[in-house]
Amino acid sequence: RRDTRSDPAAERPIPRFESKDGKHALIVDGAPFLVLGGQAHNSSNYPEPLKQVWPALDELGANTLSISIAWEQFEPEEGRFDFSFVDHLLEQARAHDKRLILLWFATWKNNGPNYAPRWVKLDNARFPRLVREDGQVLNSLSPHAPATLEADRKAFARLMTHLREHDPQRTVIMVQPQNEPGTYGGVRDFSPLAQQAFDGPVPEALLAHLGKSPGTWREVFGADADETFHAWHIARYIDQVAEAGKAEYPLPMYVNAALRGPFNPGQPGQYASGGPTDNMLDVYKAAAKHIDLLAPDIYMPEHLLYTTVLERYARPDNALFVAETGNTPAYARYLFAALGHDGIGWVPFGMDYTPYGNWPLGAKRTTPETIAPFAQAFARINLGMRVFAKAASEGRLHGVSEAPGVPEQQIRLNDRWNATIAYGLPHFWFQGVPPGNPEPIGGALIAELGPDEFLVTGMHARVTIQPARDGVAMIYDRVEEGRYADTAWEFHRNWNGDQTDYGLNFSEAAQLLRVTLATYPTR
Ligand code: N0T
Repeated sequence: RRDTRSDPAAERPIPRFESKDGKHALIVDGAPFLVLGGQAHNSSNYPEPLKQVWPALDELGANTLSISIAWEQFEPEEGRFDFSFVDHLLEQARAHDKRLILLWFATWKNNGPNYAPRWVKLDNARFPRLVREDGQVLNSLSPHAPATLEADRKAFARLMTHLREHDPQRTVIMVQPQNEPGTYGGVRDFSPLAQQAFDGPVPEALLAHLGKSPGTWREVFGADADETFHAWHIARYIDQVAEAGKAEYPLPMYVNAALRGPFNPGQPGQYASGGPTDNMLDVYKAAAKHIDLLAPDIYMPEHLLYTTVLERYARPDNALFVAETGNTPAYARYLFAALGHDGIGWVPFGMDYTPYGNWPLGAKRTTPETIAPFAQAFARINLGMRVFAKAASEGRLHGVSEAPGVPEQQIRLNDRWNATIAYGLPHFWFQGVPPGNPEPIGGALIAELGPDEFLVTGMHARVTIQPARDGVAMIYDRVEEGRYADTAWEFHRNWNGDQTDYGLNFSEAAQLLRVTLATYPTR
């Protein structure tokens, strides 16, 4: 038995997810935390490739690594568990001063059971695949098979027990059961077992959550019945896996979504049917009470698409966490918009130096040049991560990312102040319409610290602040540059003169400003 008196680490609180009055926080070491993460490539989950992960994470300035734990490596034979990689990973993460998000690649790793052990994925009788209406069998496991649920649940619970016993440092801060669940190439399971459930009544819990009247799936949901049915059963399945895991060790857990197009979604099956796509969020909320949040994986570099996804997943009943995003330069600026939606974290994908690239989704190869714009974005948030996190948890965080052809954006900060974010301007002087940056790489993030006090940072952007009322003009009281050591402000200098005469100008350099505003009457 561990002696907690001689090991202070053993007394660290378990990371938890907190939600109240429509505001959300991931609590790590007792306070709100922002995941400034990097996700490793899918097959980097072994000691050898792991060596090529840490240098990339360090270059990125990430505080968290998201990385897969494959069911096939964890339970290679039924009932025989192999903890060696998990243990190695925990020890390595601590040595590299990173937290971990573990991705449980099991029944669903994007549609298929390819990461399930061979005793699962090769036994279609015991662990049946989904059968399409035309009789074709897909490489996607049916969520209706009790044996599959039982096996996955057992293994996942064992993983969580192991973490409870071997991670008093709370190196692992969140867990993602499954990965982008759902089915490609079919809308739902049409096997006799599934069909029987489909012909039965819609569960009361779902009806109540949606405010709908009883009936069969077809009666209640019409043309959306098949997808809704599949989503419900996948969500219930994952919820039972999560429930068993949390009973062992209650870490925050989330499910990530392979998105459908926000405006031209296409048909379920063309996108992952049964996953937590934007149209199925309410179904997941009703079905998966042990899942803390539903997280988008955003591989859409266009500003309108990206920010629309942020808006759809940032809800009073759902914290925004961008579990994956592309790692080409266009994506780096979206850190600001994501956190500006009071996001709890943001994780570019493929951030390791193993020789692979998921181009055209992301970079052809991850190099220091790939990482640079992301590192620059992270660097300024790292100067005050805990303070930004607290602001997000109280709905006091505002952020924008540059849109092509839109050289200026407005932010309403509170009832006293508005901000203008302009792009492509020199740092000294300028009259007229801002040109925008040659590529849209700018962004800004502003936390409200008090009615007249703001924490401001940005990248390739000029921030100016105006009073919201007439008859007064803004004057800076103080524009202190510095950084927070945890939550204690460390003053470096006061900006004045050229540094403030033309707004607060941010380049690629990581700078954090604590700005106190005042007014004088204009007549
Ligand atoms: C992601 C990643 C990894 C034309 C892709 C994104 C990760 C998984 N899937 O590198 O496989 O494990 O979660 C799917 C996005 C498809 C969009 C196709 C648009």
